[in-house]
Amino acid sequence: MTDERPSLLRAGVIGLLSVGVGLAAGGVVAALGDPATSPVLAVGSEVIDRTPTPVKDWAIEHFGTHDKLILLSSVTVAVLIVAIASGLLARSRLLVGVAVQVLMLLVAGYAVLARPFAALSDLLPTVCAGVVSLAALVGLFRVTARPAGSAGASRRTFVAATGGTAALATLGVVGGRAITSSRSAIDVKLPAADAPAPALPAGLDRTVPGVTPLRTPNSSFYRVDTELSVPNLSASDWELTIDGDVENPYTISYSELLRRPLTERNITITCVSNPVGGKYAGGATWRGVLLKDLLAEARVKEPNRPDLQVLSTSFNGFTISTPLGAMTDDRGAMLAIGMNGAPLPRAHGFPARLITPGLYGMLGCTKWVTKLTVTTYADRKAYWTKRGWTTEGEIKPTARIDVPAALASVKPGRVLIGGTAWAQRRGVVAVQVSIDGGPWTAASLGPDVNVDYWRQWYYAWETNKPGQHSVRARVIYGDNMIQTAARAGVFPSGSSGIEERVFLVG
Ligand SMILES: Nc1nc2c(c(=O)[nH]1)N[C@H]1C(S)=C(S)[C@@H](COP(=O)(O)O)O[C@H]1N2
Ligand SMILES: [Mo]
Repeated sequence: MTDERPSLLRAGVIGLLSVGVGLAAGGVVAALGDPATSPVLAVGSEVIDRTPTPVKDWAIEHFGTHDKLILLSSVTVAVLIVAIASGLLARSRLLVGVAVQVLMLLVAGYAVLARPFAALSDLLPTVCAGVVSLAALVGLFRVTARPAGSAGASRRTFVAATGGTAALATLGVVGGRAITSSRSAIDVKLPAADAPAPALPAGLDRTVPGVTPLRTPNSSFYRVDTELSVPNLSASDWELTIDGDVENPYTISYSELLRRPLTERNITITCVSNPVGGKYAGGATWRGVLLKDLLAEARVKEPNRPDLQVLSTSFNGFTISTPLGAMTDDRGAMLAIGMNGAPLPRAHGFPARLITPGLYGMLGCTKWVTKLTVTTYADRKAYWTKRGWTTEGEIKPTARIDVPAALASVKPGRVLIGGTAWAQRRGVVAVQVSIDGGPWTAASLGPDVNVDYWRQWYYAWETNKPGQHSVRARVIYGDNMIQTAARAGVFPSGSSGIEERVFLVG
């Protein structure tokens, strides 16, 4: 029995492993049902929801698409620190260690239930995690305790017990991952488009090394959303309901959707959180059903009211506001089911998402969308609206420099400067560069796909001046409008300003 205490080191290891194996068990149970109910993910989501916008922005800006990984790692590390503490406390009084772990479970349970549409059964992974971790805590303390009067549990007993627990935890983590990935294969076939998009021409990326490819492959398309685990929806269970201020509310299934006329468009989407020069933009060929047709069938009651929005709801209650006009005018906003010729990848909204040309993703690109509600801005507020972001988010035109890389060293002679530029709804008509503060000079443009697609550019600069140089780039768009030099941060309506890149010749 525990009449002699294990060393501090051993107690800490026991605390750590007991919670580790518990979390692994909870992860497996969650993977078998809904991965988002795993206690760690639920706590992470709660943290996201409660993080003030400036902090979130800072995280997105500094960690980029790694923000989720960093958040989850931080939550895990915090949990494991408390886990070690529970072991250390249990060393003096087992009950205190148990109490610390129970407290953690209560926090996790709260986070699980705080998720939108949570059911009591969602607690199952957390309860399993709790049972396993408490059993491991008590069990490991017993098995490895020093019998009275002896010099202590043999090193071998301790190593065997903790090693076995660690192995189980590892097995659980690996198994949980395998279950999740085996359950996430997509098994639908994407029908051909009735109105296919023109094939993309060869881009400048073939001739100017380092320039953003004209088409962003699905695997490298930026991903921004509030989900910590990629939602795993099934096409056969998916439905979209159109309701609100309409004469004819209705619901459409995935198979019904596939029988509609499918349109394809080349569209560049952009995130409002994209800093000047940032990577949160991507160009793809989207295939889907035009929203104006779907909404026409629902018959909006007062289509000319200027204060109408379409509040789109994602499978778990996340919402986005889009001005009704952006979905019913001729820009070709769509309910997309295909991306670059393949069914939408899960990370990008499978089975279906919205794509609205010209508006930032948070205002027209709802992924995993299940409901469109015609309503007013006064009546309903979307997720980001409640957090202070704009509801009128036209994408700000910008030119981006891809090469030379920042502080790259290039050989004198012909230096290729290049990048991409976008000005959705208005079209890129020119890109100009200014070297070392000199006059604005026209760059050469890549193929003109359409007004909503980005345009690659390059400028061949002949130089024999070694040393540090800088280049700025700006886009000229629409009716010869010049990209603004006024600096703005991403909150609340998107960044602006001119990118400047410093590089070295020599
Ligand atoms: N359901 C859901 N849809 C969402 C979001 C989200 O958090 N949840 N984020 C939006 C934002 S901010 C952007 S920029 C785009 C990004 O789409 P992508 O991840 O396919 O690039 O999705 C939008 N759709
Ligand atoms: Mo975004």
